Amino acid sequence: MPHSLSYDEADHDARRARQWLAGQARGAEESRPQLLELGAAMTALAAAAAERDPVAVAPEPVGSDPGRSADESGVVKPLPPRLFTRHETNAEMRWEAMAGQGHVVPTDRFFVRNHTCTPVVDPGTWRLSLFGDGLRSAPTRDRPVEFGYDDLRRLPAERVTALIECAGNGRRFFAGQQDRPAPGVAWGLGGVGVAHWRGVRLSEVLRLAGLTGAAVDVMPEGLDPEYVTGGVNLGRVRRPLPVGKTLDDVLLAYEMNGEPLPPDHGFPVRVVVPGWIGISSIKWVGPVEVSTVPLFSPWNTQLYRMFGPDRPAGGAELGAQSVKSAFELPWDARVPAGAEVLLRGRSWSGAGPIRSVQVRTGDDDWRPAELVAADAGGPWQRWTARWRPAGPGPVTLRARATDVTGAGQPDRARPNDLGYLFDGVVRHPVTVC
Ligand SMILES: Nc1nc2c(c(=O)[nH]1)N[C@H]1C(S)=C(S)[C@@H](COP(=O)(O)O)O[C@H]1N2
Ligand SMILES: [Mo]
Repeated sequence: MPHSLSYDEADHDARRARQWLAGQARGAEESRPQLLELGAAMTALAAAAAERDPVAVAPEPVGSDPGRSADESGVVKPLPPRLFTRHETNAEMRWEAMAGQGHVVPTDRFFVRNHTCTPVVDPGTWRLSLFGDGLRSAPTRDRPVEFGYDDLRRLPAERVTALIECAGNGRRFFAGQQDRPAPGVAWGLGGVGVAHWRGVRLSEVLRLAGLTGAAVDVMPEGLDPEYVTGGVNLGRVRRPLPVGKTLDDVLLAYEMNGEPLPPDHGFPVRVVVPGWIGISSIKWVGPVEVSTVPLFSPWNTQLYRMFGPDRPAGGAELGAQSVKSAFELPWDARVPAGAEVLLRGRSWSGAGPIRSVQVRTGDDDWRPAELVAADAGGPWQRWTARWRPAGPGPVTLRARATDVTGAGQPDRARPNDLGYLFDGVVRHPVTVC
């Protein structure tokens, strides 16, 4: 399935704001205030959530067996420290775990981002339930159009190799490098992964469910527990997608890297939205609302928005993921002096393939890295650079990439209150000894 860039989230947001002002929007929580009031309210809510983050109060999972969870993280798969760094309910991939790996991230080390915990869903009783006035018979939430697990597997299958990245990936460098800490999960660079996904196009299912030309938004909702933060229950994890994007390249995936989706990555079925921030790719999807008016949820009004002094009053919706680069090395790695070493790493961008990568070791000049040809045009780009470290002592490694749109990595990322889309050059410390 070709990767498409034709639906830009920021354009979509601007269109939505106009629809909101024209009184055409429907929010789950908001009673259609003027946009400026909405903006102030959202900023206040975000600040309130931010103050108390990252407290995710996980109620008892409905219909799940709490005994299945490996430990208090709520994640089912093992999280050995050599592969993961733990952050409460989340698990960050260690970049050294990718050294010498192929293009995709093996499932055992793929990062996990859970607002609460991994639910156990029975594929025998599970249903994808579509409802809303954007479907021909306008089914209701109580009497939806349903598809079972086997129904979906009988439909034409598609494969896509896609990258999923948390919008907060790299957040800790706002604090560590720029002295401007942001609340939320303190991801290093390991909140990202590439996998082979297989499933049915969402467009195919929407067509079978009776999609009409009047539909504008599609909102998938997860079956994991409701998310409570700062004492406020935000309900189930859900986030609207414009119908155009869903008709374009969105997948309902039931396989990851050739196996049934593992529990932590959305079993039995998850949404995969290539190029968009990770929260778009709803796991354990159940209900899907199809609406003729724009839909809103806390995940596109108060969370996952760009707030800050030089941002619009209502905040700006996040666009594509920013450009990033990582070395496949431990933080504070030890490197032998004198011998030539091959530095390896990867660069990626939500806006399109990577065109070039440069590496800098200590105070040396920037020099081009060699790109792994097999990755050209793919969701991320492996690269290598030779280096002969001289004397013993600490050295800072840097890598920066430019994507096909010309977007690169500045020395400093432009900050925003919730610490999204870090794109600065990361200073990776090593010790030559
Ligand atoms: N239902 C549900 N879907 C979800 C989430 C969640 O907590 N619940 N987390 C989202 C976020 S913020 C990200 S970054 C990705 C992470 O996908 P992964 O855990 O498979 O790596 O899933 C998204 N889908
Ligand atoms: Mo995320």
